[in-house]
Amino acid sequence: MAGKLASEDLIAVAGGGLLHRRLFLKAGLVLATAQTATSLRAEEASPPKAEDPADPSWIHKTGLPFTGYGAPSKYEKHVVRNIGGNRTPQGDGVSWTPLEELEGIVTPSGLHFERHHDGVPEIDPAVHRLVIHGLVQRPLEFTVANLLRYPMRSRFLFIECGGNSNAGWHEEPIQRPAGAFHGLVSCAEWTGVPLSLLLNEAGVDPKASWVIAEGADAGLLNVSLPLSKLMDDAMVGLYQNGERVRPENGYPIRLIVPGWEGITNVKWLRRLHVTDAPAMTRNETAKYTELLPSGKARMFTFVMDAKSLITSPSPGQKMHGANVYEIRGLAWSGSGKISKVEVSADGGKSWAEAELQDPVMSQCFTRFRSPWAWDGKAALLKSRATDETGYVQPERDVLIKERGREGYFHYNAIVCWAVDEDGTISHVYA
Ligand SMILES: Nc1nc2c(c(=O)[nH]1)N[C@H]1C(S)=C(S)[C@@H](COP(=O)(O)O)O[C@H]1N2
Ligand SMILES: [Mo]
Repeated sequence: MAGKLASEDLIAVAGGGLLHRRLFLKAGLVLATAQTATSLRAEEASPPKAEDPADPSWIHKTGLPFTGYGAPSKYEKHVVRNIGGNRTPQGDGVSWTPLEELEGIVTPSGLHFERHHDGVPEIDPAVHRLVIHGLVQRPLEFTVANLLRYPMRSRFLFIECGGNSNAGWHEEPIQRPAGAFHGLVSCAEWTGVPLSLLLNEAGVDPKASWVIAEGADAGLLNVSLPLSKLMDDAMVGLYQNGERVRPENGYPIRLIVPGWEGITNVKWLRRLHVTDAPAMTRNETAKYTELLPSGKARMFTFVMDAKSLITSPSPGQKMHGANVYEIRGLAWSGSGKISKVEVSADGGKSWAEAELQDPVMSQCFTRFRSPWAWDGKAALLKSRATDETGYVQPERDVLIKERGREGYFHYNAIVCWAVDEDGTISHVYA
């Protein structure tokens, strides 16, 4: 099947060599050489000698035995979360998902980003309780076993920290792999009990309008959430990618609030206090709030706006000469489905529409792909997401004009990767 691309298939639809989005889907069209199909990970100086393809050594002995719980190949040991430098003895900090190492839309559970304010509590599910109280007719206490008996539903959803990509606010562009800059976002299949079922069972008072959700970690992390959103589509998450929620992601139960910033997805959930006003907790006043140029503060900005990111090529990877490449990336929006992703190879002067890979789901990662005939000259790669509400991901200068320089949270500007003639990739503001 391997064959050269016919030159008429390589007609650019945008500047810098961006090709029509359907190019790779045409029957028989493959990359010019098998080698270019390999990843752009920086090559080893002296790659090991290849095994004889007709007689590799591993066909001559029985393989390893069965395992109770599988782990990735030992050759993939470098694919790990990038643990942030601001770890404290109290367990406050983050670890980033290595987005540039992953494909598709699901983040393996062991690579889901982490944001803990007080470390990961070791909760025994047999003695953990969830309490719903306050402005309700019947305060309820659930065991985990009780919750496991309720009707459930599953959804593929991203969770993104409100502080993700905040290095974008820096004066100078930060030089890090894509995931160690934008990887406080991950996507998983979450399965649990619709919260409306439990709230209705408790009988919410008509005067109620807010719920204070509290976790069972050492800081009793809490946030105030509008009752309407919790009744609409929130759930008590019990399973993550088919297995029980991982300890670092909230075992045995976490709140799942689709499309809303990470902090609202309270882990190790232990209490839902139904009230008629927000509690003005530390996490919604001192943090996850930003001062605007007008002097007013932006608060309770729950929805994560549309965003996209090119994961390949990206900083730390290397292009191997002029050829046809697949630009790959992720897009997501807290407001619904991604409707369009455009890519540019000339810093935003011209754009080509990328292929959106099925499935495209609401409040979930969407994988985009775009064929690119790189001519070996310096290029500026960008991606721009549009969601089904019509919202378009802004350029960095537009975002800064709107929010000023005091921002720290909710950075969703277009990201620009500069490709050098020698194939190195760096982060630039352009
Ligand atoms: N109880 C509790 N819930 C929490 C946190 C926490 O520290 N404690 N961190 C919040 C923040 S700021 C984010 S971004 C998400 C991170 O979820 P993850 O660690 O599963 O990725 O959890 C939220 N829920
Ligand atoms: Mo967060």
